[in-house]
Amino acid sequence: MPAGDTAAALVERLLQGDRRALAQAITCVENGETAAGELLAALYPHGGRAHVIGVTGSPGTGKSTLVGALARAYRGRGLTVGILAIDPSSPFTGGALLGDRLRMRDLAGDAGIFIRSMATRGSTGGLSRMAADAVHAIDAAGFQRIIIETVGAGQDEVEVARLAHTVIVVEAPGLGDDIQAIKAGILETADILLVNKADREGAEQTIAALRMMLELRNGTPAVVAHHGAMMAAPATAPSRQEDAWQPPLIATVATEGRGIAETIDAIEAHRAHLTGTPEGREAEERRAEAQLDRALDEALRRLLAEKVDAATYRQAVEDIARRRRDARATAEQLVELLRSRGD
Ligand SMILES: Nc1nc2c(ncn2[C@@H]2O[C@H](COP(=O)(O)OP(=O)(O)O)[C@@H](O)[C@H]2O)c(=O)[nH]1
Ligand SMILES: [Mg+2]
Repeated sequence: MPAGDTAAALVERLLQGDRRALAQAITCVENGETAAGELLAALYPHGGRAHVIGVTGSPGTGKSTLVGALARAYRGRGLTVGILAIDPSSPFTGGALLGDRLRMRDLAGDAGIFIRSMATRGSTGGLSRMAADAVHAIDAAGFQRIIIETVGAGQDEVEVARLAHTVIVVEAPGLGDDIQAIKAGILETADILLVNKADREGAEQTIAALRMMLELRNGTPAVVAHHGAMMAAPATAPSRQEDAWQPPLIATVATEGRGIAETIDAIEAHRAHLTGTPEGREAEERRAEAQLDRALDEALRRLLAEKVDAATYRQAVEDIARRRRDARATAEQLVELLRSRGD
């Protein structure tokens, strides 16, 4: 935190829309400063208004380009946008090719756009908590849409899905692992599926493969938009379950802005779908529960570190490694120790 600033003063400035205060608050969280807890607690009640969009998929599918195009389109509709890029090669922060960086440059000068990147630093769990905290801060600062970009590396997709209201999974032709990625269950987390680089050879096959998967999953014809025109199925496909959301499949060319308006429409339709429905409320509760579980894990670990010395902990690990005792029994014993040293 900046010297001479109190958490309360920083919160005050952030809530008034001071972008520097927002950047400083996120840095404070990233660095694990002691003031972070107080800061986040003060910000939390001011959030809950932003719609959070996760954009995930393999490297090179065009996620950063899409995020830039979506942000521009949202600005065109008069909405403010926060971008959280969890990707070291992001053109938002000086990575990637010069041409891509130039394409992103106009975004940086817009007061209605806040851009922040975070590095992966190894641990997935720590990153997703930091990303969640950053989202809360950007939300409290009043940005209306928050777009998170993550590189699809397995566990990350699941973690992003927990943060985002709307999850967009991006595929592209010619990467070879399309179907693998889908088999790995990514499709299950998708609220919207994009086939980007629809200008490339093989796009039709990728679209056809995804469409088949969607139809198998839904038991109904997929909703497909291709270059702005609906290819198949009516706009609202008859749903098996009356209220269930049917993930649309949209072909895009992010570099040319094609399919971007359709994607925004789909995001907003999903947002409307979640508002005031049991599905939306359940999703909100799942997110709250995931946050609570994670916070509890951390609090218990802190308590453990406080009450049980390192040697006892190492001994417990060794007991398990040498099969003297299983992990569950060992954990029970440590909890027993905590109880006896409770106060
Ligand atoms: N032909 C074509 N190239 C694209 C498209 N979208 C992005 N690209 C290019 O693909 C490369 C990777 O894009 P990037 O957005 O960095 O992908 P990311 O790794 O998924 O974030 C860049 O050179 C982009 O200019 C598209 O729709 N068509
Ligand atoms: Mg990227």
